[in-house]
Amino acid sequence: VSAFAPTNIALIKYWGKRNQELNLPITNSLSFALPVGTTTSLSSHQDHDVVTLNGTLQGHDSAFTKRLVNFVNKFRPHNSFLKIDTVNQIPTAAGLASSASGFAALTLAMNELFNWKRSPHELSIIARQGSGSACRSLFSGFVEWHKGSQDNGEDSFAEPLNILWPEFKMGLWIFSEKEKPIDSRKAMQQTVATSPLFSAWPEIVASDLAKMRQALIEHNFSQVGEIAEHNALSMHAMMMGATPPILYWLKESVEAMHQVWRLRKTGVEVYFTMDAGPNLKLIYLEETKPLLQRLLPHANLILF
Ligand code: 2P0
Repeated sequence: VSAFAPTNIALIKYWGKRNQELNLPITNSLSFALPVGTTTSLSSHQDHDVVTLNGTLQGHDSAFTKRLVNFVNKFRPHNSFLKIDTVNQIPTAAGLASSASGFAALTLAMNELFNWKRSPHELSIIARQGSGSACRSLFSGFVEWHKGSQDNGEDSFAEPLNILWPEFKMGLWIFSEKEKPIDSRKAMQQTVATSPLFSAWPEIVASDLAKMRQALIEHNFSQVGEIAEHNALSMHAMMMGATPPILYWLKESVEAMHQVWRLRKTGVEVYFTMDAGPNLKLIYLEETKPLLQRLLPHANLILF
């Protein structure tokens, strides 16, 4: 069997867990799905698991294989072995949320192979246990992840928002496809444990989220962009306040932020968000795409 799940980029970020094992978040978050993602193929295998990533066999001791097998072990029948083939359309571990689409596609493929017939809501709860943000990759469009309050995580799931906005786009501005210096799982823990700025985060998210929902309903593009930038920069500020500090930005990232702000001053409606890596995600309307390609001719852009 084979299944596809989209990459999602958060407009309101998930950063901080109340339960590490189940990936239960401290706040809600809200994302937008890209038209690219991960395709995972699953088949039964004789007496051991086999894992490939983009066509390359992964050692059974590799971090990638261990993370996948740990996840699958929670849900598969005993004494079953699998061949798991993961193909990402965008670079793995470049802060481009490939773990989200990866665990979502794997969950969808397990649902097929084991004939679970579970609903997207139930599959979202399962995918979350592979990677928190994977629960949002079960759906396309704008998606909200409800943090839930139960200890077992049964009320921590994502659901699509009823917002149709085909002209809304997000693209990538890539400076580095290297593995990040600190993975987001560890960085989140370090932020919650040591950053004095973390105490303000749940309130920032609650306020940004309420404004973001309203702006999305109204198709108020500049409002969406401003809130997204504010939320991303607030997340990075609290990471910088951790000990030791966490700074994902490169000098190119900062230059690009200034470039986006300069473009806006000249009337080009483009905004950015950033995740656990140095690359920028651009937020724009479809009509602005040709202008961005013309005004940023030397940038490594992937615009949809
Ligand atoms: C997000 N990120 O909302 C935030 C913003 C990165 C920055 O979700 O530990 O891979 O697997 O639950 O989901 C990346 O963290 O972390 C992430 P785990 P995950 O998209």
